[in-house]
Amino acid sequence: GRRWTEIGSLDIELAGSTVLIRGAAQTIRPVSKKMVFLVVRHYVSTVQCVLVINKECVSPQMVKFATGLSKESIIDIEGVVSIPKDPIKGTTQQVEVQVTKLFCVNRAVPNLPINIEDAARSEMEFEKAEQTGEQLVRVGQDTRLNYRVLDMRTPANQATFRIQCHVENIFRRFLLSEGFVGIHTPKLVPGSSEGGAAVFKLDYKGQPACLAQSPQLYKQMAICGGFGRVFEVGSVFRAEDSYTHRHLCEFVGLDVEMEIKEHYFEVCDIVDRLFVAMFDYLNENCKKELDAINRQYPFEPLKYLRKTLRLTFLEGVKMLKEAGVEVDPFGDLNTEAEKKLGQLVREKYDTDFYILYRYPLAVRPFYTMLCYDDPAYSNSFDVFVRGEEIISGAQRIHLPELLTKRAEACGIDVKTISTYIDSFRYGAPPHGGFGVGLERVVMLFCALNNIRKTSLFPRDPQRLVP
Ligand code: ATP
Ligand code: AMO
Repeated sequence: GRRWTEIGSLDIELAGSTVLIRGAAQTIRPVSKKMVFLVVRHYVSTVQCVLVINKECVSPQMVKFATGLSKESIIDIEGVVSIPKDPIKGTTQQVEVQVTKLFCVNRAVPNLPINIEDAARSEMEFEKAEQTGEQLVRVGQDTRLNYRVLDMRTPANQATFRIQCHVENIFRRFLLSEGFVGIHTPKLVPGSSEGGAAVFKLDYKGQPACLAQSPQLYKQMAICGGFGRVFEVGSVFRAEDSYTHRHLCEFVGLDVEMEIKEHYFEVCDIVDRLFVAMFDYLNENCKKELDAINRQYPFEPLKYLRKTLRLTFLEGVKMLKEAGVEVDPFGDLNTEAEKKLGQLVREKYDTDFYILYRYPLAVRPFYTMLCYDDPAYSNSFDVFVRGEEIISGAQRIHLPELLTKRAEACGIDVKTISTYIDSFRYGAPPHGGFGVGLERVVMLFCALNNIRKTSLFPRDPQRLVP
């Protein structure tokens, strides 16, 4: 067959040779009846292709045909790679293709609901346009999500989901290298695991059931089952009532559960090493992707320390108090206080990534272990990136009597979780773990302002399609 070349690998070494490429016609710019420029895109790479009438292979009809192509149509081009006189602006590849053959594989409709160039513009371009009086089209979040397949084609979105894939991959790789076993727990479950009413109810062949709010009870049962250290990457369902920039109704949970020997800081140590390794990897190996996101949504690189900063909840409360923010030392931090603390920590410790531990017991789920020295507090932690939560974790109660007592105190009908509680009657080691929201990690690492940007097909209280 013929030799295909990927647009991304078109470089000066190929100058003079004939190549066959396939991509989307991103822009079609006729300069005369004799000549038309096409920018052809594949994945994140773009190349300029030139059609000029000549006796050998390019007829006037061909130029007319190219001029009449609709944007985003998939085309095949055969042509000769050449080095342009002046460097090309606006394409990723620095060579051109002098077209000899052109074939349209599949036409796109002439009036696309989203123009890819419009969708890829940065705020800076809009600001400039305002000054020059140029009219630019702004593509709203809803339009983007309604026509997600078009929106996905922007360089920033291509980069975002590649980064998401790396985050998931590092999570698995790191934990496998630390002796963790990957598991899969059921998503069709009899009841809530985190307390609260935020579950999607359904009918399971006549039995009331719901979609899993987290793998919590099952990952702990796997520890009771003797696995020692487990992780899971899976869908998590939350029937969130409110519409915020950081809550989805379905997200990807990265969950960890492990035996501990002496202290739940053993769990924090895993968080520490896992995330430092992950951030290092992204900074070293995803430069192109981070640049692509930066061009549309400029952000400051994440600041993090080699050894993650750990502060107690009360230290956080004190820092807030000193800054004039009153918070309840036995309550939870609201979103605003969390953001503020993020700023204060950044100023004082020069890091955007830190662990806040020893939360008040009252604001943690029933399965959380109480502090041995003060039962008003718990052996628990949250992890923050730029002042927003990406992880919750804790030591768990492995004593069935205490677990029953705590479940009752939290208003849970213990009959509904009896098999879970019984798991701790058959010999269960002390253990702890944590849960990470994949979309939140990507959102906050890149300082994106909305979790919908990091979910391929986001599910929120108002959106079930596409
Ligand atoms: P999770 O719900 O998984 O624990 P989270 O980031 O929502 O993650 P929470 O501990 O539930 O963390 O909430 C922290 C704070 O965020 C709450 O005190 C509340 O102010 C705010 N918050 C939580 N959920 C919502 C929501 N659905 N809408 C608006 N604000 C919320
Ligand atoms: P939690 O409820 O805090 O803890 O969830 C863990 C992490 O999941 C992410 N997250 C969300 N992401 C998007 N949309 C949502 N609606 C949403 N809710 C939560 C956050 C959060 O930090 N079982 C415990 C974890 C554990 O202790 O192991 C749990 O579910 O990043």
